[in-house]
Amino acid sequence: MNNNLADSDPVIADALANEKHRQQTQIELIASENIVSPGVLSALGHEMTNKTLEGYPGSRFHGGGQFVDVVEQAAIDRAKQLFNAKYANVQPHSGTQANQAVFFALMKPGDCILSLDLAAGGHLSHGAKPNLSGRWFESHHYTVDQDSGRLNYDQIEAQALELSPDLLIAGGSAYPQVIDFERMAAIAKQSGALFLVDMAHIAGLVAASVHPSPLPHADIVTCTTTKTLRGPRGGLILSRSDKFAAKLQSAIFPGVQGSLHSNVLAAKAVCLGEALQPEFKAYGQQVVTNARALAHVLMERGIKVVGDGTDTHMVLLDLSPQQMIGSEGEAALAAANITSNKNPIPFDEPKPADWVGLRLGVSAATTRGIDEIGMTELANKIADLILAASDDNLAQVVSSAQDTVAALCERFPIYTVE
Ligand code: DSN
Repeated sequence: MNNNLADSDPVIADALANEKHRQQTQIELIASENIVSPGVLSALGHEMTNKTLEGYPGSRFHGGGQFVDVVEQAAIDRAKQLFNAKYANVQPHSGTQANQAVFFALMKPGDCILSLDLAAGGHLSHGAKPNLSGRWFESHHYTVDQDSGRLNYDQIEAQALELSPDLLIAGGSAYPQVIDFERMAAIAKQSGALFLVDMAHIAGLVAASVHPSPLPHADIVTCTTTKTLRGPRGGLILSRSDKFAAKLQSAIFPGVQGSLHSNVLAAKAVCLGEALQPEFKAYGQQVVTNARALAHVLMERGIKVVGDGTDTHMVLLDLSPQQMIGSEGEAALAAANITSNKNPIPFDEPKPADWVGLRLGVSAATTRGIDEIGMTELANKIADLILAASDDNLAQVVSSAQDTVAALCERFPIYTVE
């Protein structure tokens, strides 16, 4: 028990050290990632992880919960304040479990879901066939206009009126534009559906007031605390009213989860506290500025950006004009220590191996301190890597991009103080 990890488990200690070094020496452009503060990290690694508790603050099934109650209540209060919500549940272990709890609270097996198609940027947990939500519910999907890559609200309305779904879901993991939450709420109301917004990717931008909030329009809002919100891995359920509070409370516990992750609740409280600070607004603004700079350069260099730009932290590339698939784009960037992920674009092939999309996100790079000048430099190197993927001078392009990435990492270091 008293050994340090390097002595007791060198395999894992080495992997942890290598992962930290990897993060320090590459530029992270996976849109669902960020770099959490030392405060969030120390809460995650705290002895509070030893505490088992079920239930909610003041009403637990185990003793000794008085300090976790402080933490959970702070997280609830901060989430309500940050998102102007009347109801907040901070216990979901993930965004998917937050969504499952909403389904458990408000629907029964066989009910109908209408949500964004996976290839158009939706999420697995919104009724995708291989997911529990796709097995237990009758799920239908709306998509985007093929030409514009954007949502067509008239079409969604027509589909919703025809289907009369029980639940309309907006949001997902790869739609880079603002969603008209007000219009979607009107469509839900007209078709007799409840309206859920999964704002997992944009929660930090909403918190920073640089993106419209779904809270005034949706019946329920779910999100992760990871991604733009820059917190630990976990989820939140929020609502502007407490109409569904009792059902949602019991849907999380004992519905879809057992004991809570006490240390993660502490880390959520820390991240929500950070997001309430004025600096977080500046961060959110810089994220959007950086994403726009990235999209602008890539489009100027002749690379196709889905939707012709971005309103968020995310830029989705269509590599088909370069005769590349997403995994080749991912590998081209990885050669210069830039991390990204292959992704479907709207109407893409069903098999991940054939997807032609590459998804980039700037939340983590912005946390490092990179601004639009650094992002423009990086974007040009990304364009070089994609455009030169099959050229004779590839080695030189890769070497130059590696130098740029190394210089940015040195100039904007992370986790330098033990
Ligand atoms: N939904 C996945 C993503 O967006 O990358 C994980 O959060």
